[in-house]
Amino acid sequence: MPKLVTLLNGPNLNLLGLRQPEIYGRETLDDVAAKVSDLAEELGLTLRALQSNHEGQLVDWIHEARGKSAGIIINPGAYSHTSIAILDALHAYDGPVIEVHISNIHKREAFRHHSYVSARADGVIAGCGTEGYLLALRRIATLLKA
Ligand code: CA2
Repeated sequence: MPKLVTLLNGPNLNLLGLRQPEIYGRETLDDVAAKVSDLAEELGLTLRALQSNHEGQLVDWIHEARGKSAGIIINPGAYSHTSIAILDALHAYDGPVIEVHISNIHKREAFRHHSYVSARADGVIAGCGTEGYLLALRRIATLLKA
């Protein structure tokens, strides 16, 4: 059975490709999920792609990943900068976690420079556009092989 990788996207990322293309690009979240899913298949993995605007739902999905999903790719959106609940849920998860930000959060407003999730992430990718999700999956595949 191929190993499962969970891709979690947080609030407002359902609007990807529909607004603010100068920051977040022109691809929709479905486009991104399809590309990451294709790459997962190439790497012998299966992708479960989920998006929610609700913090508790993201926490529930991280709990669900325990014992079922070999790795997590997460773009927590604005919850990166506020959510100790998501950080705590990730601390209760054993597999590799890669945090992705489409934009370079360090080049933006000061309130985006700190991410609670980074304290648990095994890697952080920021500013690589939606390609960051593909890079994150490749990193998870490497970590799962090691
Ligand atoms: O750069 C990223 O990926 C962010 O996680 C995106 C979050 C932002 O709050 C973080 O600071 C950085 C916002 C996601 C909003 O996504 C939109 C996409 C298209 C149109 C409007 C919002």
